Amino acid sequence: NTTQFPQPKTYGPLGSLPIIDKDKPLQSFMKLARELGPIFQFQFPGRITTFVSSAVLAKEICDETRFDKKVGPALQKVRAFGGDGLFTSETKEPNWKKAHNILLPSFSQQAMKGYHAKMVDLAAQLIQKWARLNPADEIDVPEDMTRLTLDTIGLCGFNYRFNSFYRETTHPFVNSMVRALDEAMSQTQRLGIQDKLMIKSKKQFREDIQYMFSLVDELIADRKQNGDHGEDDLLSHMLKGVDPETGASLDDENIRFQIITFLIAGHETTSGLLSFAIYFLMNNKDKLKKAQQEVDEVLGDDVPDYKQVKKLKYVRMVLNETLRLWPTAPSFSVYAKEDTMLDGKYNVKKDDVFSLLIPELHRDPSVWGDDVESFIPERFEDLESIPYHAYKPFGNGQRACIGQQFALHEATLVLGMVLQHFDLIDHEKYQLEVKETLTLKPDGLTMRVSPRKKALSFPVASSEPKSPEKGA
Ligand code: FDE
Repeated sequence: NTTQFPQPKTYGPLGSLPIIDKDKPLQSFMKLARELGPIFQFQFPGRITTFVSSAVLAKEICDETRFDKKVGPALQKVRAFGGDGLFTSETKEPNWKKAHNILLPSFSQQAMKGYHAKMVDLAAQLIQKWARLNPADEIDVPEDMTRLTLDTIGLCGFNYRFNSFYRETTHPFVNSMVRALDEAMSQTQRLGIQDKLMIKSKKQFREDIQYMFSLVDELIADRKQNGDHGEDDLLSHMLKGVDPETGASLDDENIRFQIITFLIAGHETTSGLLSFAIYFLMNNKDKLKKAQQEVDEVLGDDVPDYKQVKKLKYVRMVLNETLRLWPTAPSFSVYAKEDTMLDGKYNVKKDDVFSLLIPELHRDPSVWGDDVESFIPERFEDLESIPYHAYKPFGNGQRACIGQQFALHEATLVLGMVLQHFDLIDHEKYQLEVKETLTLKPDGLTMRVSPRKKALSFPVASSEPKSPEKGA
């Protein structure tokens, strides 16, 4: 005996696709969840996904003994340039476990200490840029945050400087990457014949991928030729690391895919997080004040060191609450490994696919209360009190985000420094509009800043925070 899933209206071979806003699929699914409830089935052309959005059901599909990550149609398309890198590989592909084992230490708490000075280097570029603006100048928040996060993963990961703050327009790598991601998403929304007709976009797609490959291959070749000069970054771990389980190391093609993966995963998501955090703080003056007080107490006039960033507890809570309301990687999918049951009442067949709508899960009133739409960082005062399956901004289990500590350390440092140096001015009374690509962003968010400090003093680029380079 089994319960049927609710389902929206279908339109022949198109399934229910016509009711989805092409530019905002995620927000359309969120709306459907509110109409149809915490589990509903959706017919795409040629496939079915069941969307889930309550804590009870999230707990079920996050059970790794019964479910495993699904590399769905969109991620399949991203494989054209992400290959069998960590994000786009099946758990059972040999390179997933191998790379996971080799790269885990690069994202440990210990490793963050090594990245800290480089993160400060780039955060300082952002602060200096903003400090030199005229009072009426407008900041494009997501744009500058993308400069920052791309440069940070580039420098910490591969000792490569995109130098985005020295460019008027975005680095060509980003253009190629954004276009390629966009094309990958669009391809999944086109029907077969439609897709075959997109000759120009496909040519562009191939060229963008070629460009990404060539930049990354050069980076690898250069490192192999010139050595790492003691550089302890992701790339050196990829080149030298061996899997403790098997003794195997990564091949060059897989390293290329990993680098592209980290550049994609490491910058869009984190820049969205920082942008949404700024949006929420500008709209919650009391929380902004509280965060600024903490920053003044912990940092004073210092350039933050590693330990001080760890002490920015409230700033960290602000980021957690931001990721509750707008998790920038807003969904992930799993498939059933065998026939099973959900919540004791829904029959599930082997290979059935489920997608978790993370922003809706994060609004489940049975966990978060009736004020789910309110921005209340205090919810995260005691992390122990949050049920593990009610909060999934970094995914689940063994396929969860390997970059979580990296992203949170970077974002805490940057938001801390922004609050330390500036008052934020919402000069346009910005109304939130969430833009969807593979990730989420506050579309068109701008602000002005007014400096809180008279003079800026920063260490020489890429030197250790409190021990300036000698003989400079
Ligand atoms: C992952 C991830 C995830 C899961 C997905 C699925 O499941 O499909 C999620 C949800 C995430 N991630 C989220 C996020 C958010 C943020 C802010 C981030 N993230 C960040 C970052 C940074 C970096 C570097 C990264 N990130 C990375 C990554 C990777 C590599 C991955 C894959 C893993 C595996 O192994 O699978 C992820 N990430 Fe993240």
